[in-house]
Amino acid sequence: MGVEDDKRVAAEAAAREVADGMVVGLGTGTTVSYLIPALASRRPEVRYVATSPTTATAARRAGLNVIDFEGVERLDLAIDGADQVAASRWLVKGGGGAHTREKIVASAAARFVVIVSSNKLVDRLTPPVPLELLEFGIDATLRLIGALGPVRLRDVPRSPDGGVIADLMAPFDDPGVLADRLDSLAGVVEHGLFPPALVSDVIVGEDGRVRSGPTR
Ligand code: A5P
Repeated sequence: MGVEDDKRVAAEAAAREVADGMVVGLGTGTTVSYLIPALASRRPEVRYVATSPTTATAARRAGLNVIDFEGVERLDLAIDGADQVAASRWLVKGGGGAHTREKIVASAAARFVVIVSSNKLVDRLTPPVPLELLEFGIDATLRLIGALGPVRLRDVPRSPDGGVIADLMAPFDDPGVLADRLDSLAGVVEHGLFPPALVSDVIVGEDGRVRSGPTR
């Protein structure tokens, strides 16, 4: 049993929480790629909102009913992976650059369930913290962020919303303090720090079995 099995069992456990009639947010990443077939094999009468074009395409190919987010005020459930899950339940997300849409979808959901392999569990979060930046005035924005520490622009395509993807490399002690600072910077569209208040449940795959993650 390895990391891929751990991702798969966590995803399959989350798929069992999806029931007919729900509107469900689908995250982005390799762990979510195990969720999609698990949902397709159950075929409940569910509508899905995708956090990225990649997820939307994969979900539609698997036969899932993917709808536009516009016109949907509330989701019953959102399921997504994470890059790091701290014991405090703070998350780092955005390894795939999809954290802006992922945070909007998670925030719209009555329950946000995080699915991870156990190697994502950490005592404390560490950099990089993914960022999405508005292109307008980006050099001025980078100067402001630079006061927090080094920033690296990622050599990846723009986000689906035209944002520039970067990483803040500065070490930090308190994710809440850093999140507040980043929230206050004009030009930062979104960052990859997700607070514990957003997280309803963490499902961890370990040694090919499911166990609960850190609890509140
Ligand atoms: C996408 O931008 C990310 O937030 C992913 O959810 C996160 O990087 C986890 O991805 P994996 O499941 O591929 O590890």
